[in-house]
Amino acid sequence: MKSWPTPFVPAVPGLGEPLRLHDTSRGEVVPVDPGDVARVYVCGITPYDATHLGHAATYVTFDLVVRALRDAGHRVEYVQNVTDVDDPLLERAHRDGRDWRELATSEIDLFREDMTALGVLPPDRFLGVVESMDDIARDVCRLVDSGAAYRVPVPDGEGAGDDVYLDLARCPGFGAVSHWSRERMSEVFPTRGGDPDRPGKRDPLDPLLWRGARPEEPSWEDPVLGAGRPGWHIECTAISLTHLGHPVDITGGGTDLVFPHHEMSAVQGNALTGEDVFSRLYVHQAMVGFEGEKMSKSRGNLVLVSRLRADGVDPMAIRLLLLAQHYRTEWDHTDALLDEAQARLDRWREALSTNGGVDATGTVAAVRAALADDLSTARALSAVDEWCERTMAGESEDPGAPGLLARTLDALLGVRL
Ligand code: 5CA
Ligand code: ZN
Repeated sequence: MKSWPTPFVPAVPGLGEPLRLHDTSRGEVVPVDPGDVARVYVCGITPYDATHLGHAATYVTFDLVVRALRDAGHRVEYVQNVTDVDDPLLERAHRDGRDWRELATSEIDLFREDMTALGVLPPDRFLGVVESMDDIARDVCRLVDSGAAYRVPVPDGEGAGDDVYLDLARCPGFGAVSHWSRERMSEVFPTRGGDPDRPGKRDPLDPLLWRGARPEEPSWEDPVLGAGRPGWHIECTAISLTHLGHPVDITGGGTDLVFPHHEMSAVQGNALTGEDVFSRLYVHQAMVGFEGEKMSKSRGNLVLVSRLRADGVDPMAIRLLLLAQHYRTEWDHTDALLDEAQARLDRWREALSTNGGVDATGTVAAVRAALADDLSTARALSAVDEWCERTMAGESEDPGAPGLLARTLDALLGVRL
């Protein structure tokens, strides 16, 4: 599907340092170390409600990743999905008496607007499940053919045909992404879309690959699987494999996706390729909260990007609010944080609109070094703060400095003044 407009990214002299990021699977900060082309897959939205600050934090984080990889001289292939058919979307549409397609379309439109306003670079491919149905069904069929998946008939009276599950017992390497105990997996699985109690499953944790058609639910006809629709995790496995191959360099999303989503995506991907690495790194954005709880569409404690924008908040202040937090540290949104971000934006604007400033070469290097070090954004912002203070104090007047720094902020931090 169409993504959103690509902003112009100015050139910054020199090259960025090699990027290091925290890999959830290894539990440490490691060099990303891609080839000439860095392949990045980021889990996109389920479009049943508007973009909140948690989503924005996730997409700004991976935007920084893409910018840092490019700055270090790599070409980046970036794919993001849209879960445009799944239970939460269908349930919300049903609750509100809306057509699920119309709900998805309007929320995706709003997401595009929010991303554009926040200066987030669009993915090279932005792919919905509906338009990827053939790729997904093909991969489910291959798992059935290889014996890695099994069918469970849809219970009488609920519909026709079969549900299809992955047989985890036949998938070596299960657990390699999260390293969670079986106990913890069993606790979390039902809270994140899993169906451990479905009769006929071989293992309560086996993930759903294909849901046989139910009345009143959309379904797609597949000659082998019968009518139905994909399970959640297989959508990301199939879209990632189809468009980026394997292994990808980075699979990303929020920490709420570590298990089961990325664990299952990986094990399914490995069952399909016969390899043992689906993604070289798994990178996760910590949960953003509001009033003491994870911000989530199901809880309804949302601070929406579109609401803030409608209230006249400068999108660049929202961006600076997000950049002031480290992506691996949970935080709660408050108005005070937004005020601080706005004050910083004002100071930066004032300092960067002067006719000259302190030589910015060291500041550019400091921003690059901070970002390359597991996206240490707060450190990058401090380096810019310091340049602004010294410039406002009139320390020296290099006429090229404000321009160089403004281009750096635009290219590396996505902050356009
Ligand atoms: N469509 C699936 C991924 S395939 C999904 O999780 N959609 S979502 O709309 O629920 O979330 C979109 C992205 O935002 C995901 O990467 C998710 O991990 C992230 N996310 C959701 N809530 C938060 C939050 N409170 N803080 C940070 N990131 C969040
Ligand atoms: Zn996903």
